[in-house]
Amino acid sequence: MINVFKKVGTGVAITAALMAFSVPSMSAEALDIGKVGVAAKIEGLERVTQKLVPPPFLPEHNQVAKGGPKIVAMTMEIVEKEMEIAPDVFVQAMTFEGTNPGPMIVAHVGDYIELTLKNPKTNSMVHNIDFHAATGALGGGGLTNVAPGEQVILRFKATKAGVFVYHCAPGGVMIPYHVVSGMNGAIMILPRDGLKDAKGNLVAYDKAYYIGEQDWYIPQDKDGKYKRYDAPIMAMGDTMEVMKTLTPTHLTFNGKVGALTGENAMTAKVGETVLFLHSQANRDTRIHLIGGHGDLVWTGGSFDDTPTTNRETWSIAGGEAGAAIYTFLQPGIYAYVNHNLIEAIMFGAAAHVSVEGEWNNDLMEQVQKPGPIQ
Ligand SMILES: [Cu+2]
Repeated sequence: MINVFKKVGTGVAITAALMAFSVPSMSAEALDIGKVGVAAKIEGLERVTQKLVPPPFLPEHNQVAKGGPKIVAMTMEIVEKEMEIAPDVFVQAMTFEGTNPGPMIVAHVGDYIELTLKNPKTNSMVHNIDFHAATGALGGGGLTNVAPGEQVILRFKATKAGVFVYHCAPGGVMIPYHVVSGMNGAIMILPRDGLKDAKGNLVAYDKAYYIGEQDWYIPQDKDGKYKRYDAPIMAMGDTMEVMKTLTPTHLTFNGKVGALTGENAMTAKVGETVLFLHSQANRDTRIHLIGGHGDLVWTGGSFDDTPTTNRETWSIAGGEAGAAIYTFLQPGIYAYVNHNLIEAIMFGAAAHVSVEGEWNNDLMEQVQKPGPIQ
């Protein structure tokens, strides 16, 4: 299948058999003319460079698209490095741009995403990228395999509105190994005319956060101490044994237990509307904002669906991203958790939102402080 792409792209004649299978009514020549026309049309579009930023933040973007479709170009470097995912617990991580999750990409329906993916020669593995938002060639995975020292440029059209996972998928057992070594992220494709509530009215957010949940499978020695390795390939055998139990040793929001709690909490003010984007590339989860709600939730991540309302907990399936919007009405610390509370509290899948503002006694009041039973 990939060879078909290459042949069309380089103008080599396609065999009659392949033509009969894939494009029965067009000659190879006509197909090439079509390709040239498409390339000219795309290359005539306005080109913008998106500066990616580390999660939980999103790159600068317009909520409602300005002007027509654009080429949204960005570069991602693949970084293999040791990461501390909990105090004194280390993993030979594989990442996009050095973070887990990788950076959120934002574009609008009709835009073309043009990614330059670099695999520096200091890395040890072949990597690629499979965009769940893209159509064809294994989400781009079939066209983006890069060995250490190589780069590739992939362009795809954003045709589906929603928030979608991307991840490395280099083949065989390397697929789950790279994904659970941290190599995943998400892309948000907004409708050109913005997000809509359940009644079809435009919804604007004051800020947005991206939370990437990761399941980790860290091998332990005979004394129960978490083992440390010198390279991804050296950790692979032991890690596979833990992976086969389907029971993670750690679950993190943004790469480390506590990455988004305490001083690292997400922030908001009373009256602000916050968009929370959540991805889990490998394993099911369920999200709950303790003390708040999902005012609007796009479970499954499609912005073409009518959002559900007033949600207490919403599911994110493994291999999926989802979106929820909430307007904060009370100050204080909110916990944003995976509401398998064992996974939140004992495995690490928890974050905080610190909200400033005036308390509203109409919504909640401590009528009597705790004291002796009368
Ligand atoms: Cu990889």
